Amino acid sequence: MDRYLRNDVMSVQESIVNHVEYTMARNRYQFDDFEAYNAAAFSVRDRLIESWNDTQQYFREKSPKRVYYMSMEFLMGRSLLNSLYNLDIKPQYTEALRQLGYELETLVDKERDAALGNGGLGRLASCFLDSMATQDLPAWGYGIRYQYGMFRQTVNDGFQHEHPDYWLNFGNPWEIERPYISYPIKFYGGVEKQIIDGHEVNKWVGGEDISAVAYDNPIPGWNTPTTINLRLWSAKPSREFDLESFNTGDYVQAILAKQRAETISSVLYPDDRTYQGKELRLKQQYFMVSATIQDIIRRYLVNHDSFDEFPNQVAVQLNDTHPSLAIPELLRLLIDEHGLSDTKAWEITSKVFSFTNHTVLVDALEKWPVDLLEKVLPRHMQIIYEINWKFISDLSQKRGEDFALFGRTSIIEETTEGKLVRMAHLAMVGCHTVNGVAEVHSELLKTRMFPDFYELAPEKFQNKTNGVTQRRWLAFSNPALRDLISSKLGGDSWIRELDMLHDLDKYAEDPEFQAQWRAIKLENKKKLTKLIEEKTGTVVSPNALFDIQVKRIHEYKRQLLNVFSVIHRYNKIKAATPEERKEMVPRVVVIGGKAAPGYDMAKRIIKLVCAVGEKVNNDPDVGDLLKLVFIPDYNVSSAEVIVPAAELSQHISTAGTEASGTSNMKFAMNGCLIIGTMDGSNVEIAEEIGKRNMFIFGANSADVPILRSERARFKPPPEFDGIVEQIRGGAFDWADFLNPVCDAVHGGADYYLLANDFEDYIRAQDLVDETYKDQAKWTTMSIKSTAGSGKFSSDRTIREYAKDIWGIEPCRRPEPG
Ligand code: DL6
Repeated sequence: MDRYLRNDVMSVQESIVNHVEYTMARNRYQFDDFEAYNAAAFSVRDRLIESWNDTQQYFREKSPKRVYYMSMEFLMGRSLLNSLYNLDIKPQYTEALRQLGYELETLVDKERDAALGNGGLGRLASCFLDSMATQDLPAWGYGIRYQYGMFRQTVNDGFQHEHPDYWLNFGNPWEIERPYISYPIKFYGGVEKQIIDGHEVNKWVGGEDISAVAYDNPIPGWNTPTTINLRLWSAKPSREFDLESFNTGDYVQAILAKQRAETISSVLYPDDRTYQGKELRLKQQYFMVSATIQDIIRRYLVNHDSFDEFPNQVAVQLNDTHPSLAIPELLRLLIDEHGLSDTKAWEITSKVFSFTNHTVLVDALEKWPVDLLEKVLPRHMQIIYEINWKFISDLSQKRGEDFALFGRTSIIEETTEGKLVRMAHLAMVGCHTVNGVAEVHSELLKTRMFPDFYELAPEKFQNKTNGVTQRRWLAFSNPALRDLISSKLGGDSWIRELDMLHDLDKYAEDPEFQAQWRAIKLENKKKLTKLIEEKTGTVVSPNALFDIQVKRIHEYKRQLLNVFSVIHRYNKIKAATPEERKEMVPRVVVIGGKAAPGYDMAKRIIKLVCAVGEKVNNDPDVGDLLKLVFIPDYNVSSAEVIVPAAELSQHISTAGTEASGTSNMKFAMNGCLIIGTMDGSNVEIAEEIGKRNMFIFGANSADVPILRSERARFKPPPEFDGIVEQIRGGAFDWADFLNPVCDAVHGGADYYLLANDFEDYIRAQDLVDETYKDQAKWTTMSIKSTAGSGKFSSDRTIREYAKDIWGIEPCRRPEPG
């Protein structure tokens, strides 16, 4: 008998109904949409588990070198549709549910986003998992199962409010709890010298112990039998602790302490901007890396009796410096627990880890006070000192007593407020490779951020330009466009080999193809129109040009510049004659994104967007010529509606501030034109799809430092000044509240050079309007955007990591049956 679950409609239906009755204990003849979603999800999970088990069994048999992707963030979004598509069972589920009286499309919306990340860095990690599974790599992701993910944003009267994201409150059908896979995690205590087998060893003793418990999340690949794993750790009190509570007799205090243990994995820090030095965050980082490294070692030791092969079997990628305590943790475990010599342990450790940097801002690099580390992780602090001592000794051998160099490169920074551990230097010393996430960013790593390290070890530096998964971001979220593309490219192989999109170039000017292309965009715009009305109450016309800027709110991303251009447009409309108005292109400007709760300026920028929207949208004189909406609670699911509908998207950071950017790639894939600066991955997008198919403006990164130094003398364009005065004068109300926003860009301030780029930006925006009037030309550019976006598949990025950094190869199990 076939041991696999069957995927015909009847079997699927039976499995859904069984889950309604036996998993959810509901009446099999009467269940609501949410229960139907849950039952369908459980039934899909059954199929994922089969594939997961077989994949893992195959990996165990073949024992290939594996890669572990460690990240404090995974911004996964929803799983139901993604799993149905990847397992190729969507039609059967659609039909099975229809026969039961449910619409799959409706049920899909019942799923809560898994929002365990802030933005680009976390979403990249999720795209990478999809690409690793699709390319059959022996890979796992490791992270934290936060009980509260990214906060839910509401906007009342233009003010952002943060609400807890109770994403687990109604259960999570996608995960598998593994109560028996758990590891002890220690904090605090001290280090003691002990003699074991005649050797003096350091032992970390005392302190508090908690447990890390595993939750597995199967990640299916597309069109492959491979399903990999994302293992997330949840904090629980340790078993020893339970005993203790009986012994001390203080039962209530013991329960409270138990709750304290659980707080370690309770909340995702919602700030992707600054390092805050919070003790809980440090504990979260250590919690994740310790559980992960213990798990990796346990798996390795199943079929090895020495650590000699460890670097040939294990590659660990650190997603930014957040997991870099993994370096001293592996050393600690090898030396203190497994008895290896310091030299041997270092030889192994230095071959295992590689590190990705995701920022261009030197000030944003993570540093921890030595005092705090000494208190929370005393043994690790000792080990970090030892790593640093060895590093500086080697350096002095090579370079002599160059104390300035030692100071610049040391892992320990001496400041007037005390000593700090520079986590990027720890990663730089402990990893065999460091990479940036776009070509320009990787150059900046060498020249601006870590020039000394580059000079010392140029071979460590690589570039790995980011990518996104075309499955979630094009094939599944824009099915009509997928089908049109497949009809021209002779099937759907491009969903695996995105470079094939180049072949669309030959249809770029074909009127019939263009008409189909435009019809799809219009339908997607209608869907977005509905979402905008639901979320904001504003009715917009699907016939206007849809101009979108969705991303975290940051001064460097310059949402403010966008608002200034909206005010400019508004003023222009107000001053126009009826004849001139007829010539104008109607625009819907959509802005969305979350501000970190403590980021005052970002919150004021949201207020300005809403204040300008309030004025413009309610001005009967303007009508459909211009609308400005702020979409609240921008997340992965809303992006899946927004991206396919966009015609123009804004990536307008000050040159030299955005490490890469990835939403630009999603938009371009969906035939959206980009208005942007020569920053981050925009530069490579321009190389691929051609500057003539984009709207590029603004200072380049070489000019920025010069312009910045001349700010005090720079005279902003009169119109820029005029807009500032309009806001200050209360044209959009809230003048007092908005004054600090004006102060930040005026009177010699303007760190992000809005005034410098303003006129060129308006020129580019005018060109957008002119081009849009010629729909044939616009559509050609749109098709060329999609055709040129093949490079920006995360499949390409992952292939490069696998070959150039991890040294791993695909390990595809045979198709079942
Ligand atoms: O690499 C992913 C993503 C880039 O595309 C963005 O340009 C960059 O800002 C973002 N960085 C972060 C926070 N970084 N840290 N640390 O999300 O990474």
